[in-house]
Amino acid sequence: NDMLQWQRTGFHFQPKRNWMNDPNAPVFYKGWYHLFYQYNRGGAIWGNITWGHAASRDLIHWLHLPLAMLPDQWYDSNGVWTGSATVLPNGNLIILYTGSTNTTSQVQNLAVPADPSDPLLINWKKHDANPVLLPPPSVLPHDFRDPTTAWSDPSDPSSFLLAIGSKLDDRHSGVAYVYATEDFLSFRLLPGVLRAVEGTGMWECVDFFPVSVGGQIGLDTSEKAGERVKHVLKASLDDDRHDYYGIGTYYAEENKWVPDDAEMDVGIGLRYDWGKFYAAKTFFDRQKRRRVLWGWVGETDSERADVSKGWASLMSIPRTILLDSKTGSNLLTWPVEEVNFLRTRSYQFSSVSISPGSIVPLNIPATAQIDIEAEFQVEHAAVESTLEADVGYNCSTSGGAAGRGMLGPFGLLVLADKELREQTATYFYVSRAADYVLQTHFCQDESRSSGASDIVKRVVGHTVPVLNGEMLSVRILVDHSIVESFAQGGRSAITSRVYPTKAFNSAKVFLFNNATSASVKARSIRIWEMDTSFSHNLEANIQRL
Ligand code: DQQ
Repeated sequence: NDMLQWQRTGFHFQPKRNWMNDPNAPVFYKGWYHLFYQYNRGGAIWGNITWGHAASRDLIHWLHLPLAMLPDQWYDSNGVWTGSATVLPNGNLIILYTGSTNTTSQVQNLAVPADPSDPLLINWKKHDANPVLLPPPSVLPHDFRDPTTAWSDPSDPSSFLLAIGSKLDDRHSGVAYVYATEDFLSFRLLPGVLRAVEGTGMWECVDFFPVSVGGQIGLDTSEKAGERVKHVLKASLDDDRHDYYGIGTYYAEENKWVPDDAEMDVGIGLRYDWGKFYAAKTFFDRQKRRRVLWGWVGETDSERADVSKGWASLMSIPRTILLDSKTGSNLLTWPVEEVNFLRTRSYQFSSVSISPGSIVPLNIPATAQIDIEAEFQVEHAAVESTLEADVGYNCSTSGGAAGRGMLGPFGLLVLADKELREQTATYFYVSRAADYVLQTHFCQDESRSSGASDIVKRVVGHTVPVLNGEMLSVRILVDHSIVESFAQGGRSAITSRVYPTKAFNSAKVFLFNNATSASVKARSIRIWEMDTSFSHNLEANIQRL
């Protein structure tokens, strides 16, 4: 029916039908961006995992290609699971992936393009020597998966290193092991572990990459650690289904990564995204010298609903990833610049005052595909005089957008019907920490996003750093059933899946301020209607090649 059809997105990546999960082996090769993904061709639920494949010139318009790998060998007959691509110094491309074997053991396998001169990389060859890497004796055969992209061993130019996630059972520690290899056929486990963090459980989809300190560019995965180069370690926690990262120093000779701040270690500190976002993976785009992040955004409706609509899951908008040069303590993730080319008609509002307890409709045509940029300022006097503002505020345990505090919540309501029975709220909430220092929370409230009942609806979010003199800024990408929001230039991100039953054919936008004592000014609001990223033209062009 109409409502289910409406939930498909206009400019996010999704297969034509069926189930998708993790992004796999993203890479730029001979002029094309490639995206592989975990895929069930048999239906809209997880199972019998193959590798779906698509290619693009711009990360936005995709050409859907034949499945790249099927579970057709004993060493992957229970699933061709997650893996990564490595472009070798000579330009050759290899993929290492996890196979779930005929006895559901997790082993690592090598695959290479059958025709390396084909820029579309249609056919793949699994190596005769597979499996090339078995779980070490100390590791349970079910806890050994998702090899990373390999990087050059700084102490041995002929050798590559790569990490694999696992868990140590004694203290339920998540862990990343590192292997050295010269040919991707035989591997040597390095002594020790790259990192282990107690209590975090199985680390899935580990990612490990350098970031430039103060620089505005992305770095090749083999870039060596140094004064201007830090390393990010990311793990997807199987226990709580979130992607956590840490920023730290990589000591290659000791096979060790140490976080800058022990309180912000992997699995306990920072997340790529505070909403629905998992199993993410980055790649270095050598064409534009940037690092790009893809994340899997699952459904939060019921399995039954997924089966009846015939598909499940989206990929996040691809995001560039940089170290925040202003704070030094967090990453910035931001939609790739190509997203801006989808912007069509725009609407602008400036200096809109939102008094305490009010809602202001923004007069734009109802549409389900928009890009919003907004900046807010809280009345200065109110902030100064409110000393005891809600010490200990927390997005997830708060009353969301309907709660009322002294200095929040305020922000935007999207995918709202005109009576506001349905609305997804993206908001800021200023409070004081226990030591009375001002804190800004960035939250998204899904609790009124849909009238349907079989849906997980939460308030999600976290504090976001705001530096002296900065306004509160937000960017929101709305695309039918997904709302992806970024605060303070990407210091914090929140992704929600939403399933409006009323707002879907009259999606409106409002400003709101539910603070009791502070007036808020929306200094500037810009809204663009977003084009649909149809791939028809691309497919036609390819057929002509
Ligand atoms: N998904 C894959 C695994 C990975 C998990 C299986 C993460 O390789 O650990 O579909 O979502």
